[in-house]
Amino acid sequence: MSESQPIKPPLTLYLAAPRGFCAGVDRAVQIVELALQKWGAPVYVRHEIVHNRFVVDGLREKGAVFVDELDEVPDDRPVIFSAHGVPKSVPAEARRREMIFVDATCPLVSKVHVEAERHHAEGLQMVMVGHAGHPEVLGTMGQLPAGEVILVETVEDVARVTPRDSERLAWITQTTLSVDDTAEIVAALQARFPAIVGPAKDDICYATTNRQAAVKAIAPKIDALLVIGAPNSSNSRRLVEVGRSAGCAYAQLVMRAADIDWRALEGIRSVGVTAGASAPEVLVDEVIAAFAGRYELTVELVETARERVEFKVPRILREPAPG
Ligand code: 10G
Ligand code: SF4
Repeated sequence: MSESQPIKPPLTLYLAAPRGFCAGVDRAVQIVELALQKWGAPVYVRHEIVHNRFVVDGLREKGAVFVDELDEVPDDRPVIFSAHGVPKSVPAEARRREMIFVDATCPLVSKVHVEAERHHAEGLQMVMVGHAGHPEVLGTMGQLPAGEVILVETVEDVARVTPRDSERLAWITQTTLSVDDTAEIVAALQARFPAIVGPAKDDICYATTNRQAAVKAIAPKIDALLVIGAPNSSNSRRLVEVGRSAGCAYAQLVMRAADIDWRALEGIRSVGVTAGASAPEVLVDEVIAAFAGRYELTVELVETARERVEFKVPRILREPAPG
């Protein structure tokens, strides 16, 4: 007599699109892979190339060595700067040591660096909306001399800003912030400093904006939301917050399928799945497979935008290695 399988409960999984790798992450990972091909191992990388352990471990296996600071890199090995950007002092030091370095800063982060420099050249002091201690914030603030960029994280912080001259101010933002929270902070800045100048909307990138919009679109349909991403990934954490603000009572960040708290999901009929900009699609597949193992699963794609953005790798990696 054959033992009958337990009946799986039905579950609809709404898969957000766009999700996962953005063009800047794709380029940064390619940069490390091409550098390993061109120069051989070890190639050093300052900071996690993107905030995902799975990606970092994969590159480490191929010969990348991840370090926190440039002084951990020998002069005679190539070094790559992470996608989040670096303070000006970092490439300056690499140049001084005559190192081979490749900057994997996303072009959309570099664009904010240029914006900050332009305002500074016009004599404006900067207010940056961002998260203290995040590498992108350290990198962007590090484009200008100390004291030229004031950081605000919340609407409350705006009241505490003490600029040199409230008539000569500009604002910039981190690229991975919550679109809605940032709009409130910018409105508070404009209310307090009517002369402040800034970008047309904000500096939040297309990928961050699109992933948040996709979460908003699935939120009304789902009993729970899982965001695949790392705890130190700013954009991934914002997706969890966006899910909660959009009315999803259970929204959780998971690195991969093994992190899913199945107890917490008991009784759900629908789940939303998305992935932060640094989370590879194999981890999405893994999560879907884990649901398929426990539920009679129907997967529905909810696509709110199509992305066609691509960034070229730096020229040095498009040229063959000499002789
Ligand atoms: O979301 P953050 O900035 O923490 O980074 P990430 O590595 O998780 O995702 C890619 C985004 C960047 C490289 C920052 S622009
Ligand atoms: Fe570039 Fe946006 Fe991706 Fe950051 S999240 S790497 S700014 S595309």
